[in-house]
This record gives sequence, C-alpha cells and structure tokens, in this order.
Amino acid sequence: MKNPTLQITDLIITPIAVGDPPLLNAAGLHAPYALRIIIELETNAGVTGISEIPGSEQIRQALERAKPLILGKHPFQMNLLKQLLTAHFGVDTADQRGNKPWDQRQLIHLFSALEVASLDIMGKLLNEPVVNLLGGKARDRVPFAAYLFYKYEGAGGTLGFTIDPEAEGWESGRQKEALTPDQIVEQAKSMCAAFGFQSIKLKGGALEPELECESILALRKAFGEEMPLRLDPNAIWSLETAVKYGKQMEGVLEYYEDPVRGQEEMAQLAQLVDIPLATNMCTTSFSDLPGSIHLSSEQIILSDHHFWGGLRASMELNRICQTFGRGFSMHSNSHLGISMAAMVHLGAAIPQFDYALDTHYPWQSDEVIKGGKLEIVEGAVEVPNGPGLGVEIDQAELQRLHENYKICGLTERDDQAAMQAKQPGWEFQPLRW
Ligand code: GKR
Ligand code: MG
Repeated sequence: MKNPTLQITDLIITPIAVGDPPLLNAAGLHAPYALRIIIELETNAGVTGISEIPGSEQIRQALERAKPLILGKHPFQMNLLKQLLTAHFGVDTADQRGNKPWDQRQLIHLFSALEVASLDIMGKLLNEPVVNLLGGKARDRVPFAAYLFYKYEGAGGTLGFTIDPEAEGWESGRQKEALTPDQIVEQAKSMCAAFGFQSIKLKGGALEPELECESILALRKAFGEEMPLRLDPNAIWSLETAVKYGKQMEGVLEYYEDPVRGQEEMAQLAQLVDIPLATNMCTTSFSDLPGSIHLSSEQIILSDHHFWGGLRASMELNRICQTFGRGFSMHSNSHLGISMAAMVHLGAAIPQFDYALDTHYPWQSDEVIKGGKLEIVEGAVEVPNGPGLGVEIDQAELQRLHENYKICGLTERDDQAAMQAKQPGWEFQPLRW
C-alpha cells in the first residue's frame, strides 16, 4: 500500500533512566541507572512508530538537531533521510567508536532510531509484523544466551547498591554479589532456572584473567559439555594473556569474544588458539569487513541494529557473513522491551542463525512497554505478532522513567566514574592484563 502523502509530523525524543545493577566490565561499573532514549515518530496518517536506542546527551542533542531535517519527509524514505543526516552530521569515523566496550558513533544511533520507527509505522499501516517486512520468519522463537556479569551486591536504580530482602528467584539472583567462580556459577544457575537459557556468556575484562578463566572452567564443570560457553574480555587483554588463558579454554569455549584489540591482534590470536573468535569491537562497521575477511581476524561477527544502522543493515550483514563463511550473532547493552522486540524481529528473520543472541534484558526490572516484560521461555522469545514491532509504549512508565532521568544526574554512560565512586582512583586501561 503506497501512500505518497505520508509525512513525518513530529519526532518525540524522551531520555529515560532505567534501574541497572552494579555490573562490572572492562570500563568500570554500571551506574545505578542505564540511559536509553525512546523515540516516537509521528505521521500525518495518525500512526506513530517507536524505537529505543542507547541514551546519551550527545545523541539526544543530535536527534533534536535532526528533527527539522526530517519533519515533512516521507518516513519510509530512509535513503533520503540518511543522505540528509549524513550531509548535516558528516560520516562517522572509526575512532568515534571509542575504545570502550560500547559504540559511541553518532550517525548509526540516528539511523537505527529512525529506521526501526519507520519499520514500525510501515508494519502498523500494513497490519503486518516487522519480521514480515524483513522477508518473514525463518523461525518463530529466537534463542538468547544467559549473560553473566561479575557484580557487586545490589539491584541498582532506586534501590541503589542495597538489596531487597523480600526478593525471590531471579529477582534475588539479580541482586547478589558475584565476584568468585562459585558465585558466577550460582548466578548462572539462577538465571538459567528463571529463563531456561541454553547458552552462557560471561562478561570478562573485569577481574584478573586467571579468575575469569577459572569461572569458565567452573561453569563447564557445573553445566557440562552440552552448555555452550563464551567469554568476552572487551579487548583489554594482551595477546600473550589471551593465548595463555585461551589455551586453557580450548575445547571449552564456543567462542572467544574480543579478548584482544584490533583486527591484527585478533588475526594473530586466531593462529595461536583453537577457539573461534567473535567481535563487537574490532569489526564494527561495513567498512571494517574487508579487513576482517582479508586477515581472517574473526570467525563470528556480532551485529547490533543500534550500531550497524538498523534492522535492514543487520540483514545485509547476515548475508555478508553467510557469503564469506562467517558466523553471525548479536551484541547487546542494557535495554528495555522496544529494543528487545526489534532484536527478536531481526533474530526471527535472519536466514543464517548460528548462535543464541546476547541480551542484558534479565538485568533490567524496569519496562517501558505495555503489559510488562517480554517473556523469555526456554531461553527464547516468541516473535510479537501484532502490527509493526508488536509492542506499545506504556506512557505512564515512560514518564516515570523520564523523571528518573531528570533526577539521576547522569547524562552519558560513564562506567569509570561509577567505579571511582566505589574504588577511588580506579582508571580504565585499554590494555590492562
Ligand atoms: O554492559 O557492561 C556491559 C557490556 O560490557 C557492554 O557495554 C558491551 O558493549 O555487552 C557488550 C559487549 O558484548 O561487549
Ligand atoms: Mg562484546
């Protein structure tokens, strides 16, 4: 159904702060709130498309600046919108990504925000789920992996770093300290019991490599050979360290995610350790792919529609991985149900599905969609059936989380500052061990 008069009439940008537990990573510690931005793209057809992206004041301001460029434009003409945005903001460069575990480039956030909302509008007008706009379902249920973190005790958000003594099940597991291999095994058991995950990823780069390797070996012992395991030190290990501990995890890890920094080191490591290497830090854009293929630096590329420019770009990435014999999976950051729905539509549509996808979803108890959190059953999420993304904003929750944002005092993700509040003088080191 073509509607030549369809126009964008408004872009509502709402920054929110979502309770997030004190999770440790290479860059420091998660603050009590994770920042997200919720987008509502209104049209003259009375249909509004929604999307969710990582929050940052810089990205929020960029969205505000993008607004006059896109008002009055057709919401399906993403190629034109991209041209306008690129002309205005200039292209993202590789070093804008930054050396932290997450991506800080500007344009990709804008594209993703607009493209997902545009697909949501399209789906709503056609009365079809987004997955059908991506070519239809290749599967009904999308498998995710348990995502374990070393952490301090506490739930984050309004609970700060304290615990809720009434909490039960995963709600209690979510709040517990995990700083030892045994505590990591306990966290894994609690998370897998609650959600039925059938793969496990451990966020590394937080504690001594020896301890992280011990945790992987303890997980293997506790869950047996059937449970695929992954470790992600977020590129702060030296080649020597990655080889030393990689050797101990050969035959144990399903994949080794970004142990070292940059394609050259990943390529060297690939020659020295017999574990497939995965990345969301060394190969992060289409322009990085030729180098990755040429050097054979990674065997698995971790997509993320927030960072690769949307759902259709991620479909293209999946096709390229298929063409060049590379595995494909998905990266995540702390997020809510709108992002989750988009990830599930994409995960259901990709022709090549190799590995359960990453998600931080169990760590966040807040939600911004009506009906509460999407269910994870037996480690998988069913594709929402409704039109578009199949999820709707709960406006009362959106306002509550926006109030959180206004009072929490955070405007950018800063894991180093959060860590310094616990350990004065702590500093992020791009090469730590
Ligand atoms: O949430 O702390 C975290 C992670 O470290 C995240 O920021 C990373 O981007 O999960 C991500 C990864 O796989 O590198
Ligand atoms: Mg990673």
